[in-house]
Amino acid sequence: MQVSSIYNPYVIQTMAQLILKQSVRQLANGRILLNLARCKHTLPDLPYDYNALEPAVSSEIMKLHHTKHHATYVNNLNVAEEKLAEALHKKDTESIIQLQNVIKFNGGGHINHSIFWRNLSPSGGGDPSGDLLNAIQGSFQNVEAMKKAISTAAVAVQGSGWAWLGYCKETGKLRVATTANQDPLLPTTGLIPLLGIDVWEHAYYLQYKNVRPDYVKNIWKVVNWKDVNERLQMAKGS
Ligand code: MN3
Repeated sequence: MQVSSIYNPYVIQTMAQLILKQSVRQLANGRILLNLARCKHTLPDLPYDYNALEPAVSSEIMKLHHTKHHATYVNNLNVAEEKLAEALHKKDTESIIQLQNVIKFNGGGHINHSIFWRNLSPSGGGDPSGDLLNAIQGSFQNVEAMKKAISTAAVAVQGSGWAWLGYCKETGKLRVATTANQDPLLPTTGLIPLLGIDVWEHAYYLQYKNVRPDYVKNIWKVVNWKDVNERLQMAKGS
């Protein structure tokens, strides 16, 4: 093709049709899905040092939790998504169904921990203010009542799971919820996560042994209310 011919409207139209046809064909044979699966999830950096949350959470816990536990969820999610792309490509419905729990667990683990790290801060603690405070007062009367409700829920989680402060879009209210294992809040309850407390033993056992209530009591000292408020603003605007 001569260079000047690319300015010919007929040539441009023909090229556009070819590109469109190619895209449709790629979509049809699953190549686009495979390409999407090649965009890997990555382990996000912590926004602070491993020892920054001491004494509330020890450096040893933070390092293991981030580099081993969260990293494993990310790796397993990437593997599962690649398998899912293959299964979708082959229309292998049994494999697609088998992969759903793996993706729920590891995808949930990745989502939950990505929220959790930012929910905490070495300069956290204290009490929320501004719009978040208004929202808490409108849903729980006061901050202490909200903290007590989440703490009670967190301590009561049987086995492994999470306690949450979530935003209900229908009512505009904040609500306390718990999820089992790594179930992510939004896909399993419809609530938008604002604050999550990880109550898996890996989150506290090295420091607090079996005394989960002490861990939950101390985690409030490093809660990043600024991040929680930003999540509330995004939830309201979504
Ligand atoms: Mn964890």
